[in-house]
Amino acid sequence: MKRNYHSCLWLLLSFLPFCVEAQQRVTEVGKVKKVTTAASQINLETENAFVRIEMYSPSIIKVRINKRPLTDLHSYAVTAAPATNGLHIQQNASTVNFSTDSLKGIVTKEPFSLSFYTPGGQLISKDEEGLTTSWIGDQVTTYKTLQEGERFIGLGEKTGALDRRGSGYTNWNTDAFGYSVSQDPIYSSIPFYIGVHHGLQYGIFLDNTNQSQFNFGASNNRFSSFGAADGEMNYYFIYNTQVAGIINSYTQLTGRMQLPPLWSLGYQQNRYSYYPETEVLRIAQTLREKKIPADGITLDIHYMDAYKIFTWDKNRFPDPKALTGKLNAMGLKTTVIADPGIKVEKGYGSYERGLNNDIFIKYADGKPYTGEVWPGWCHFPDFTSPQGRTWWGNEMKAYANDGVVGIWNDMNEIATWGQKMPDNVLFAFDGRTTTHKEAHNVYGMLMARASYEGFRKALPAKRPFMLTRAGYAGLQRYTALWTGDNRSEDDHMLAGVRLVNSLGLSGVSFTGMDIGGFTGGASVNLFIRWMQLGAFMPYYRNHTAVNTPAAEPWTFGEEALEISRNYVNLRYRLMPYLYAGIYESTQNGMPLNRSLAIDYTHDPQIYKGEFQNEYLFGRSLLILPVAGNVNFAAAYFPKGNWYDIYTGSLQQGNTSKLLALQKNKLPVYARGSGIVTMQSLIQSTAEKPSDTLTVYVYKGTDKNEFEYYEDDGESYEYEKGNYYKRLISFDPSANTITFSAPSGNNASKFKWLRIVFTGFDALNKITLDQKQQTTDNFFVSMLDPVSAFDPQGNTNQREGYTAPSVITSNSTQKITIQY
Ligand code: MIG
Repeated sequence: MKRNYHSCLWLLLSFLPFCVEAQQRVTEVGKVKKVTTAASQINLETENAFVRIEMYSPSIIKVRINKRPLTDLHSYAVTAAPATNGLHIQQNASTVNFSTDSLKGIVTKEPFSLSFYTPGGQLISKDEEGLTTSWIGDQVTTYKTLQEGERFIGLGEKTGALDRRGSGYTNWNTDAFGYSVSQDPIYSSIPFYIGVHHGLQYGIFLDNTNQSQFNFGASNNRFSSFGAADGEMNYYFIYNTQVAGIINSYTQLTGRMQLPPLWSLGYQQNRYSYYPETEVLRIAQTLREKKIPADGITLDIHYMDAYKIFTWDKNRFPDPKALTGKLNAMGLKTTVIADPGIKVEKGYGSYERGLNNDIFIKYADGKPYTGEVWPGWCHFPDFTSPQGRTWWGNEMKAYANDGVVGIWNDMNEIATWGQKMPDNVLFAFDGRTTTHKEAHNVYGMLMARASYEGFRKALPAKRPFMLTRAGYAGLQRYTALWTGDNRSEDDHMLAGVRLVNSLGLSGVSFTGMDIGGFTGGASVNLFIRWMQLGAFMPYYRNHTAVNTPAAEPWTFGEEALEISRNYVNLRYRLMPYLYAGIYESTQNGMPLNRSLAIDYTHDPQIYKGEFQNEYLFGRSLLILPVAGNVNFAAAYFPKGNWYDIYTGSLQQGNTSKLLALQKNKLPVYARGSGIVTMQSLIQSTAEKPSDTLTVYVYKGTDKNEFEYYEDDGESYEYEKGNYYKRLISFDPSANTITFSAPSGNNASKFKWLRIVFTGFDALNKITLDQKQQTTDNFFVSMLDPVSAFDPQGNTNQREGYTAPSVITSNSTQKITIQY
C-alpha cells in the first residue's frame, strides 16, 4: 500500500517537469572534460562551461567561467595585464594543481571545484562542494565554503557593520536621498571584498558590471557567495599575508589615484546652493574674516541657467570668470556641480551639439532615451563610447575657461525622476553594444572619467579636482568620491565613517562625506563633532541641502565656531602629513582612512560594535569617532603604545577604556613609533607656511618609516622628477631617527626641521651625525606637552625656535638619542 502510494507520487513528479513551462534549474559547471594549458593559463572545458584560470601576479589569480566559449572582454576596472610566466601547473587523473611563489591552487575534475592554499598548504578559500559555480537562467553565482570564524570586510560604499558576516548586499548604483544607515544599495558599486579567518586574509574582486549580489553567510550557514544577474563569472582571487598587501594587489589591478591638487585637501565650503555671486563672495569673505582656513567653494545646481549643464544663470552669475578670479585672489578655488542630463531644448548649444555628434544613449529603434531630471526632459551622453566621452570633455572646456578647476559629478547613477530607468536603453560599451542592465553600474565612473579627461585636455598643466557620487571599481584612477545625501544625525555621522573606511579597503582613498549632514539640521554638538572628524577625513567639505538651516561653521554660535576653527587649523597644520599620506595612496593604494582591520586584522576587539568606527588617519594617528550627544565613549586601543596628542600622556594598548569626552577635543592618539609632520598655520594652501617643518616622533618599540613627500601641489612637474622625497625612519632598537638623503629635483619648501619627542622621559643626549647637541636644541614636548598638538595652534614661548644644526640637507642625517 505504502509502496503504491510512493510510485504514484513518483509518477506524478516525473511528469511534472513537462507540465510546468520553462522550469527553473540550477545548472552547475559539471565535470571537467578537457584541460589545456598555456604559459600563465589553465583552460578547461566542462560539461556545461568553459573555464580559464590565469595568473596576473604571484598573488593574483583570475578565474573566468562562462557557459559560452571565452572571448576577449575588455574591463572598465582592470588596467593590469596577465603575467607571462610564473604559473606552475601539474596534472593527474583527478586534479589540476597549480602554484605561484605566493599561493597554491587545486582544481578537482569530477566535478569542477577550485580551492586555494598558502604555499605551506593551509586552506585559504574553496568552492563549497556540491554548489561551486552555477547558473539560474543567466544569473551566475560562485559559492565558497564559509570558514569557521570567517569575517568579511570591504565591498566599497556599503552600509552596515565593519564585519559583514551575516549580511547580503546588492550592487546597483542608486540615488539614495537621505538613505538610512542600513540601506542597500546606495550610490556606488565596488564588487571587491576581503575575507578574514584563521590568521589569513584574501581578496575577491568580481569584475562584472551587471547587478551583482554578495552573500556573506546571510540567511544561511554554509557559504559566502558572489554573483551577477548576467554575464560572465569573472573574478580575481588575491592572497597576501597582510591586508595592506591585498589592497596593494587590488590597486595594482584596478589602478591607483593620481596626485590631486593640494588645494583639494584643504577645507571646502558648500551648500545647495550659494547664489547669486554676492552670496558666494559673502561666504568667501566670512571664511577669511572669521579666520576659518579654506581652499574651495563649490557651486551647486543653482548656478546654471534653468539647470542646464554648461551654462550659467546670467542674473545670478553675470561674470563667472571675474567671480572665480576674485575667489582665486582670496585663495579659494571653484568647483561646480555637473549633472549628466542634457535638456531637450531647441537652440540649447549642448543639446544641439549632442544631437549632431550622435552621442546620446538610445533605444534599440534609434530614438534617444528621454528621462526627466532637474532641467526637465533630458537626453544622456553615452559615456561608454569614446565619442561620448570626448564630446563631454570638449563641453567641459567652457568651465575651464571660466576659471573653474573642480568638477563635482552628481546624479550619475543615472538618477532620473521615477528612479526606474528602462533596461532596454542601449550603450556602446566601448565596442560591444549592451543594454542599460550591464552599463548602469559603470556609467557614473565613466562620466567622471570623461570630465577628468576633458579637464586634462583643457588645462594640461594643472591637476583638476574630480568628485563623483556614483562609481565602479577603478574609479580611483579618475576621481574622489563622497557618500551622497547623508542625514544630520549622530548614527549617520558614524555610519559615514564606516563607508569611508570601507571605501579605503576597496581601493578608494580620496573620499569624504557631507560634514554636518545633508538632510535636516545638525545639533550644535553634532556639528562640532562632525567638523572635528572632518579634519581627519581625506575630503573635508561642509555641505547641506536646500531649505535646511545654514550650516557654515559660524552659524552654530561662538563656541562651535571656535572649536571648528581649531580643527580646521589643525587640519592645515597637518597638511604635510596628509599630503604624504595621499602620496602613499598613489604608490601602493593604501588609503588615508585606515580601518583598524588593515593593521589589526586578527584582533577580534576591533570588530565590536562600539569600536568598529575607529581608524588610523595615515600611518600614525588613531581617530576615535564619537557621537555629538554623548559624554562618555568606549575606546579600544590596539596593541602597542598610544599617546594622547593633546597631552602627550601614554595610553597602553591592548585595552579598552571608557573615555570622558570634552566637547572641544576629539579623542586622537598617536601610535607609538609614529612620525607626524606638521607646518605652521596658513589660511589656504595658496599661502606659504613658515620655513620650519616640525616632525613629531613618538616613543615606541617597533621600527617605523614615513615617506615624506612634497611637490608644487598643482602641476604634473613631479612626473619629470620635480619633487622632494625623503624617508624618515625611527629605529627604537638603535635609538636613531634617520632622514635619508632626499630624492627628486626640488628643494624642500622648508628650511628647518624641528623635532618634537614625545614619551621619551628624559632625553639625556642627542647627537646629530655624531656631533653632540644640547637637548635644548630639540623641542621636547614633555616640557610643554599641550602645545604640541594644541588644536588652536597656539604658539608658546619656544615659537620662533629653530634647531640650526638640524637644517635640512642633501645628505642622510642620523640623529641618535639616549633616554
Ligand atoms: O537631486 O544638486 O547628492 O549633494 O546638493 C539632488 C543638488 C541633486 C544631490 C547631491 C547633493 C546636491 C543635490 N543633488
